[in-house]
Formats: sequence, C-alpha cells, structure tokens
Amino acid sequence: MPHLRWLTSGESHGPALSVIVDGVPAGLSLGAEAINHDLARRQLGYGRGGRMKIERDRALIEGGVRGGETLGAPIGLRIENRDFANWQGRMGAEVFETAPAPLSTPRPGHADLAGALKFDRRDVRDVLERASARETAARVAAGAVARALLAAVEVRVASRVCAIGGVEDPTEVDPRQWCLPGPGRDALEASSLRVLSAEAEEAMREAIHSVSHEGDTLGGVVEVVALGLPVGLGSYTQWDRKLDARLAGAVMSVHAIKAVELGDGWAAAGRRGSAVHDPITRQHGRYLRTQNVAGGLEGGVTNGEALTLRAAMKPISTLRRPLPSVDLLTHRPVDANTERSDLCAVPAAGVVVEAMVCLVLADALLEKCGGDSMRELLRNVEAVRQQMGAHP
Ligand code: EPS
Repeated sequence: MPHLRWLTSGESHGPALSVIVDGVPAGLSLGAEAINHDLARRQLGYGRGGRMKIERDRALIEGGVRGGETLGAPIGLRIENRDFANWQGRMGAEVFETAPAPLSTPRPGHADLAGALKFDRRDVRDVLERASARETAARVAAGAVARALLAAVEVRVASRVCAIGGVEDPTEVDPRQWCLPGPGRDALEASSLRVLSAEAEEAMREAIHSVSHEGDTLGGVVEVVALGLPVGLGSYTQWDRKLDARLAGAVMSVHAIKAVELGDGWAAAGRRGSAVHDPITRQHGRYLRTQNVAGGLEGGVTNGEALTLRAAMKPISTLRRPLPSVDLLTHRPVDANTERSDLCAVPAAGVVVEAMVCLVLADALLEKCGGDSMRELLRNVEAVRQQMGAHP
C-alpha cells in the first residue's frame, strides 16, 4: 500500500475542490501560506484564460493540522471555486428547478465523447466538469504538503518551461542555479512563462499571441528537477517499485501530458552506450558521476544525482475555431463546443508536474525511511545518508 495516499474530489464549476492527504508524519510544520504560494504559482502564466481573473485559489485546512503542525492524521484541504456563484443553477448538487439544456457537442482532444459513452451521460458537462484541468488545483495543494515534507529533509523540487509551441529555450545550465533559492530561481519565477531565457520568453509570447488571433492553442515541454534526494529510494526488484515508472505514471496522469522522459530519455535512445551511461567516481567519501544522462535514477533507484524529468503537454483542447464533431443527441455533424479556456497553460503544467513529483518522492521517502513522526523520519533519513556514504 502506498505510504502517502491522496484523493481529490470536485468539479471545475462546482462549489469546491477537495483533497485528503493521508500518511504524513506528525510534527511537520505546515500552514496554508505554503500551500497558497503554490496555488498562486499555478494560476500564473501568459496565455492563461479568463477563469484566472475570477479565482484566487487558497486552501482551507479542514483537518490533520493543529497549531501549525501535522498530527499524523489525514490532512483535509478545500479550495473554494469563486466561479460557482455564477453556476449555482447549473452545477449545484440538488435537483435542478429547471434542468439546463444538455451540452451535446463533444470537443476533440478532451474526455467529452469517451467519457459520455463510458458513463452513459447525455450531457457532456457531466464529464468535462470533472475532466477539466481545474482539478490540478487540488493536486497542487496536496503537492505542497509533500513539498514541505521533502524540504524538511533538504530535498528541493522545481520546474522550468523548456518549450512552447515548438519555440525552445536552448539554455544549458546547472539546475542548482534555478532549483535552489537564489537570484536564478527568483528570475525564473518572475518570468511570465517561467522560462530561463529572456529571448526565448519573447519568442514564446509571440507564438502564443499569434495563435490567439487564429482561434488556436499551444502546448509545450516542462522540466522538473529534484535535488538532495538520498540514494536508494525506489527499487529494481519489482515493476511497481521502480521509481522511474511511478514518476512517469504520476506525471502522465496530469491533464494534457502525453509524454514523459527521465534524464536524456529520447536523446539517449539515439546515442551509444559509451556516451550515455554515467561514469562513477568517488570523492570525499561519496560516489559521484561525471555526467547525469540517467537523470538521477538507475534501475528505478535514486543514485544521488539530480533527478531530472521532462514532460510534453499537448495543446489545450478547447479551440475558439472549433474542429468538426458530432451532436450526441441528433448524430448530425456539428462544430465542437467551445468553452472559455486557456490559450496556453504550459507554465501552470510545470507547477502541477512539480506537485506530482513531490507526491511520488514523498511516498518513496516514507517507504524507505518510514516514520510516524518527523523526529523519527529525520533520524532515519540521516542514518540512510550516512550509510549510503552521501553527505547532504
Ligand atoms: C482551469 C480552469 C478551467 C479551465 C482550464 C483550467 O476554467 P474554466 O473552464 O472555467 O475556464 O480554464 O481547464 C482547461 C483549459 C481544460 O481544457 O480542462 C484551471 O483552474 O486551471
């Protein structure tokens, strides 16, 4: 059974999104401020839609925390949807006084048609409300709890945008320069697209601006890095214990993510082994690598190097110039439904993928180092680090 479990509930225009996180040790300092910081980061990004002008996502801690410290009990978080005020007659739980007209024109690229067929729904809104990327607000809130747990053992997770709509940021830089607190990280977070290069940011903004006039949308690529992980998280002994598989599955579950790579994944596939596998050295009592093509994982186990992962996000499915579809009620050809939506949400996807990485890594940390209390966990992590010969 996972050591850190979490479940979300709620629809995009319903009353709220909720998430319960179970398995966090007692004694972790946790306040709404840290959670709200990540929720605010998720709302940003040039190309985000009109909903972001309505919402001010904040988490209400409804259980599991007392006096700023976790209790070892399930942590309940709730994020109110301010937009619900505009949807009361159409998204409340009670029987409608006047049933809203069913939405019967599924959008290609979203869960609309497959979901309506699967759950035998006549109104596609019954599907799209839960399938909406709005749900990622709950994931980010849960991820912020996991991030606090990782930070307590000096593990840091951060993301940057590598490409939008085929416009790439060619910057090659040590991730410590933008992953750890400092001017590099501050500059990245201040960027309207969370990208390292100012030139690339300008070109990406142009690309987003041009599609906005054509009723189209863009996707892109994000990179997530985790620093400070102890050696030995995950395992090669069973398919479902391999940390690369757990990370890839979690990240693939994020809305619109259609490909994930660990380390130099796709590029390494075209190179020789002698150029790919990371030579081992030993310095100051610690095993090191002269490069990190593997991205910090070998055999599904952390090897002490920076964990690096990239994820590819498909373009947003709602197009203002809609694609052909079929009306579920008449079976006649029709233009797909167009909902208010984003033009590009790649910067937000980086924050969501960070959250998923934090949740998987926190689970793997508890799996190896256990601990009902933070005092127990910290003692165990230090013992593991000493034993693995890796100093923080
Ligand atoms: C989102 C909220 C939603 C969508 C978006 C992400 O708000 P609304 O539907 O009210 O505009 O904008 O979801 C999608 C674009 C999608 O395709 O699911 C959010 O809070 O992130």
